Amino acid sequence: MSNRENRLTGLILKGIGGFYYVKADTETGDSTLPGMVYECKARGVFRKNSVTPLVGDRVRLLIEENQSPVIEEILPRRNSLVRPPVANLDQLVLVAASCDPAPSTLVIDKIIAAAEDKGIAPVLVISKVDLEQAQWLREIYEPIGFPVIQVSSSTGEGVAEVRELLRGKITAFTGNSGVGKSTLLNQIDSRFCLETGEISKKLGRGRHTTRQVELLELEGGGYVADTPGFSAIQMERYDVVKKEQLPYCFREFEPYLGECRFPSCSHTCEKGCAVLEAVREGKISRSRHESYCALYQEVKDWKEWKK
Ligand SMILES: Nc1nc2c(ncn2[C@@H]2O[C@H](COP(=O)(O)OP(=O)(O)OP(=O)(O)O)[C@@H](O)[C@H]2O)c(=O)[nH]1
Ligand SMILES: [Mg+2]
Ligand SMILES: [Zn+2]
Repeated sequence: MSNRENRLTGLILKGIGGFYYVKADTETGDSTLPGMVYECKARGVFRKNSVTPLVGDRVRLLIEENQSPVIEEILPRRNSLVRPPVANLDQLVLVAASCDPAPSTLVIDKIIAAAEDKGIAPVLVISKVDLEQAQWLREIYEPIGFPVIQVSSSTGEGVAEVRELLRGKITAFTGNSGVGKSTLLNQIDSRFCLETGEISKKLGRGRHTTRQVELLELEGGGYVADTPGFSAIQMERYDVVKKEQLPYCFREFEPYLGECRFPSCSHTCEKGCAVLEAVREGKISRSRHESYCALYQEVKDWKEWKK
């Protein structure tokens, strides 16, 4: 290899205005400065094939003398999400405030379903428990088998537990604007210095203080992505789970699937539906089933609209 040209692999930490910031792998033998972050352009071919490099993508770089380093190739993805736009996640931490902004089980279930569909482990963090406990949320999600952590960035409760959970993994934080994602991340690692915002008193929700998706390196190893929060309206553009897949994205439905009277059962209203029976018996929580029905209608309508 000439000294004018160098190839190495790395991880996209962020993308802003057509530039990508790629952290070179430390193991890359020929890399001149392993661990360095390179400001890169992407090859035009990605745009033509409408493939957009994502934060979390592992990429191959070409570095030539007197030129911007170029992303030549996106290495195969393990998974990717539309919102937040990240690739290769080990887990998705969904932050819901106990209040202010008020939690929505539909929003929570929609995000969990999208994560399950992609094979990404969901974790529920209930924030602002200094204001309200929201024990009812824990009672819905813990029995299903999701890790639930109650956190307060004011008292420090639960912060160490979240820090431990992130160690050595690639994690993205998501949740409504103003739930306290950036505040919590600043507590997890004081070097982050992420911008946080007051909740708009008038609107009762955040004002999208965080504008970029960015992977941050954790002191104890691993990376975590802070992401801009969403409002209820933007939720419509979340990752869509196909109708056929939807029942499998509600993991507590699994024992009952295949037990319904009709093989084509949608588990929303049919006679002899084993899922509905489990809801009546209290084995499946009502709010989870309500979310399922709402999402089912959404994907069903979406398909009809497309025809
Ligand atoms: N009482 C209380 N307030 C908190 C807590 N965590 C965050 N806040 C406040 O909530 C507001 C929003 O916090 P951010 O961390 O900016 O929220 P965010 O989720 O990053 O919001 P976006 O970047 O817009 O998505 C700030 O005024 C914080 O001080 C908490 O645990 N308790
Ligand atoms: Mg933020
Ligand atoms: Zn059924």
